[in-house]
Amino acid sequence: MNLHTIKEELSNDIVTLTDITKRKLEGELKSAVSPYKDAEMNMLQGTKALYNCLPLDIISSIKRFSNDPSAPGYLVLDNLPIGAAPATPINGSAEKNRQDHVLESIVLGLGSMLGQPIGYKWEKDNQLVHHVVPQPGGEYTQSNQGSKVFLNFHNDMVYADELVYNQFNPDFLVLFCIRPDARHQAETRYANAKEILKHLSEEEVKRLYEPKFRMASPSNYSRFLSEKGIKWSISQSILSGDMKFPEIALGANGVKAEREEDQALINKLYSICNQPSVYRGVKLKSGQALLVNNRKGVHARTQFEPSCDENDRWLLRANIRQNLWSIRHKMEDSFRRYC
Ligand SMILES: O=C(O)CCC(=O)C(=O)O
Ligand SMILES: [Fe+2]
Repeated sequence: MNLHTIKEELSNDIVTLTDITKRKLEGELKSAVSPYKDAEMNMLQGTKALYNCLPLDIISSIKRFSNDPSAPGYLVLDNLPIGAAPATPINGSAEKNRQDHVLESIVLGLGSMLGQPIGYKWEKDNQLVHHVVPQPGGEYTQSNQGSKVFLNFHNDMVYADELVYNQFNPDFLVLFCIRPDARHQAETRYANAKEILKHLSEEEVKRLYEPKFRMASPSNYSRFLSEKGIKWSISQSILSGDMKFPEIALGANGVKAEREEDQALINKLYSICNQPSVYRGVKLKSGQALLVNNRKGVHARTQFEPSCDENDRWLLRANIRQNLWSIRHKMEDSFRRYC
């Protein structure tokens, strides 16, 4: 391997493991401990196996993805092992007595190559690995339980009593596809803020940098935990940070403009995200992991028909932070759990 080949690999947003690497990884992870008994050990086993088995060019792609402000906001890893993947857990929680925990160790291992996997009280009950499965009753919600509606472009945000939902939220998401939907309709999309800006005037960009917007509280909070439904955030901007590397914030459950004239601007923002020349879409297949930067861009998912059976769509998800020090005031009983 020389630097030249590393560089070429980096220009791709999809990286494919060879079958030899896949088998080696699967072999190392067959005996991974249950994450439901010892999540830390399962994560370490996944991390160690990934560093052992992946070639340097792929490790380099993952590292650059997580650390370089100018790297793309998403990366697909293809041909990962899924072990003896069981039936889709249609109630959204995994069968905990499985023999084989390859799936979770891959998700947590990839997460720990990007930063630190963590859990949030308001999101799937503090768990480190989430099972994203369409849920009866959630079909039409703007959440990962939905299916029959377009899940609008958004960042994953986390409820906070301070009413700012994008400060201690994840920097990255790992979305590992175990099973696509039967009709292969679901497409996950990513629109980079830098790309979005190219379609706005200077004056519009300036308005998006002003703290004149409010984000809806995340769906899981509004639906299950709050008696009053949506709680709006305090006034904040949609764009922040250096224009060369802008950060974007859009709540999945809605964004409200404080100035009437800005409502049209929000609509324009969504319509820019929805342009095929702006977003990149991937219909995740079994064994593909999508790594998402949750600050550089916004993601979405198209609508699809759930089958509500053991072959339904199933993603494993992990939330990753690079800096835990800045959220230490939110720490619960361990440095991987926050409220
Ligand atoms: O289902 C997908 O492809 C994406 C879901 C999503 O936005 C999420 O889990 O944060
Ligand atoms: Fe999301």
